[in-house]
Amino acid sequence: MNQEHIVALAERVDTAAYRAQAIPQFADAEGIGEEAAYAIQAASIGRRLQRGERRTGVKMGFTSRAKMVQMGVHDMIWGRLTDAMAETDGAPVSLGRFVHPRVEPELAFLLSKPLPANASLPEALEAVASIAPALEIIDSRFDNFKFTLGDVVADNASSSGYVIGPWRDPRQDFSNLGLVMSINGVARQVGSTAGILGNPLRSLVAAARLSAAAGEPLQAGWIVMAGGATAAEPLEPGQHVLLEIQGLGRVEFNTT
Ligand code: OOG
Ligand code: MG
Repeated sequence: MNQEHIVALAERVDTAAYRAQAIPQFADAEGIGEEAAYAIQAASIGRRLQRGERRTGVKMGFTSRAKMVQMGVHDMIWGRLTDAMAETDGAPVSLGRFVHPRVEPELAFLLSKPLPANASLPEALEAVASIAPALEIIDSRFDNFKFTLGDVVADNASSSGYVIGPWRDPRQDFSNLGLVMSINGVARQVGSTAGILGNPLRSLVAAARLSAAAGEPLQAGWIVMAGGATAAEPLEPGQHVLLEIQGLGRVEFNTT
């Protein structure tokens, strides 16, 4: 796929996100494989950086069986986070900037050191300054929230918003902590951090490998979102969304 074509599709997906207007899927029709899809993602994030957004880290996708089953995609993917996607714990989140947002329970890592491609589990843990309960707001730019692997990769893995709870000491066993995501006081998703690749630290190791392979090794100060531990829930105005993770505390927001 030539560069012009990549740039044109990056503009299409970025404009859809910017205007919060869904577009038809294009990866199958345009014959887009994984490599071209990541090139489109990189170019679309390039447009956001040109508008003044700052890179804040990486998000992992389809790191749990629950997410793979819900979306019908069975390959791990990753996307790029920017500061414009950050929402504040406990604050209102206006849904006006989204097309058809959903929320899912995650665990976030904050890095104190860069991580090379081949980082082992203990090396990855060494580079973690803190961990936190986190909620990801995903929002596909494709009609009806339906996509192929190529589409969702090009669309920055549906990245749209993230809310990080209080940072905690990572020197505790966080491989299998129970979690509950409630909406308006009703438990809607129940799971465990073990739903994420058996241990969320494996997601960080994968992020290090994939990000370095793309020429953007994980940096000190970056956040890595480990991926949804359960299926996602639809968002609408007037909701209070709360995630509680055993031993890690809570993170929440109100939709308007
Ligand atoms: C794609 C993004 C997947 C996760 O945590 O698995 C993801 C989507 O489901 O729209 O963020
Ligand atoms: Mg996610």
